[in-house]
Amino acid sequence: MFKFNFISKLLNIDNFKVNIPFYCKVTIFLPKKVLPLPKVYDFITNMFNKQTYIERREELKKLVGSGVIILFGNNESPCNFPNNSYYPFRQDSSFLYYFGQKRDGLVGVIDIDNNIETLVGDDIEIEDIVWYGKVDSVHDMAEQVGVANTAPMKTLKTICNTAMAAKRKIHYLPPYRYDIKLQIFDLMGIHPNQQKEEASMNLIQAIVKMRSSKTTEEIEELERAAVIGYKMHTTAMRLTKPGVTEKFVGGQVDGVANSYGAMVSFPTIFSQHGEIMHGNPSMNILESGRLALCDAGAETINHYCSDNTRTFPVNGKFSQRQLEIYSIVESCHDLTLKLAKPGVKYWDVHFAVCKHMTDKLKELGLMKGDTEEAVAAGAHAMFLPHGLGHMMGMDVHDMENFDQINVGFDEETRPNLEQFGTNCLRMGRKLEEGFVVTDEPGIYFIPALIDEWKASGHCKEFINFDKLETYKDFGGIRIEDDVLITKDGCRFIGKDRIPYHPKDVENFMANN
Ligand SMILES: [Mn+2]
Repeated sequence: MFKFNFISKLLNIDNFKVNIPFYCKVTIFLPKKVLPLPKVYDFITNMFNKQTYIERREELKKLVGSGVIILFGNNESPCNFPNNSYYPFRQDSSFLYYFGQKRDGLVGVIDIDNNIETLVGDDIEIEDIVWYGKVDSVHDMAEQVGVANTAPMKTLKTICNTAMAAKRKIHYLPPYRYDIKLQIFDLMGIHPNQQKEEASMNLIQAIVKMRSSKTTEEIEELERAAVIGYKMHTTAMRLTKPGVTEKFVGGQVDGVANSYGAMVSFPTIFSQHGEIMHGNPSMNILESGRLALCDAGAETINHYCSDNTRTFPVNGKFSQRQLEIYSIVESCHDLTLKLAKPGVKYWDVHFAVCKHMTDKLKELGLMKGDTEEAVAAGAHAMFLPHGLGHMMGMDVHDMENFDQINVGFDEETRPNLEQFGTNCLRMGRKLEEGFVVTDEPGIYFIPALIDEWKASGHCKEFINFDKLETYKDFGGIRIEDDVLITKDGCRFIGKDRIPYHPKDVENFMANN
């Protein structure tokens, strides 16, 4: 093992070691400033008040009307053997929303017609207590969220059989985990292949209606997640330097999320290849002259999310060429904040941004022709092949397990599933007060996509392929913040903006 002394000098030696490729062990040192003492009291929150869960279930019963609702909580998910599960355990968000409890192995049953609510689950036994410690009984957990009845897991079969024999509707949500698919097969005899189409559209629509508009207490949680997100991203900016691996920065970012909240809200993206949409951190070494893209978010202890992206120069200073592209993305990001408000379709905000981006790319000579026609043809998707944003809440892509067409669209606004790029829009519907959406424009130079469109001549009247060819080594830029729709406009979530104006980014990186 040997040390790169220049790295230790750059990073201000401490006692932190990390293994980079097995053939080239390097010792890297963590700057002392990286993790300030946590103000933990800001982040310790319990579940919401009992009344919140009671009121939510009352509203759900009214919206669904009749039948039996079965909300499956999640089970532990084995990683490489049954007792070594993915950590930390993540409860299903809809179960959390109505039943609040974070333990595995629970199911919530709401018999609407007879007004009976039951928390179904087994108490843990002494063998488990020895290993994991004592946890609340199912009875206590039910009481904490205002549920009157409990039942052991084996009675779930009886509950389903009785309802089916009486030809009553059983409302369940489309399952996304295989163990729950087996459970539904066992309980209701519906084959996993049919479970999605047999899932209750009434229940989906009712939950989407309720979870889309965030209440004051939920917004407080989202603000808390934003504070952790700020710490994650500023940590990435502090650690990013030539000679450090992507994985080192990504791992430290994850550690911040784990230290203050429950976990990351999705696997952290940290890469010099910003043009790869979900580029997870690799063992590649950060190089001067490149850009690093960091897309990362936190979940609070109560499972509310943040989702931000920043792109910054590895050496702390933008080149002229980087600045030209970055400034376009920056102005697209800021344009959203001017346009988004109740009554406006996010579809229209997306396309306003696409047109603005096209105008600016024309000024740089990367695009050409009539802007309206170029955007109608989908030419902008060469640079922005995804939507402007998505709903965010307890899930980073909120309720995406219900299918985006049921969450981000409605009867009035339908998705376009044909056009490349536009078919990736996750959110198009009219905005309402209390909605939380992400604002995440980007410009990417994807060599394989450039080659494909160039070879086929796709959109050749709108794209200057000769100039584009010289950008194949550029990478990609995205800037993302989370937007709360207010009564007459919108605002960013998070009191402190993670630096994104070029001067702010450069100053932050120079001084931290
Ligand atoms: Mn996002």
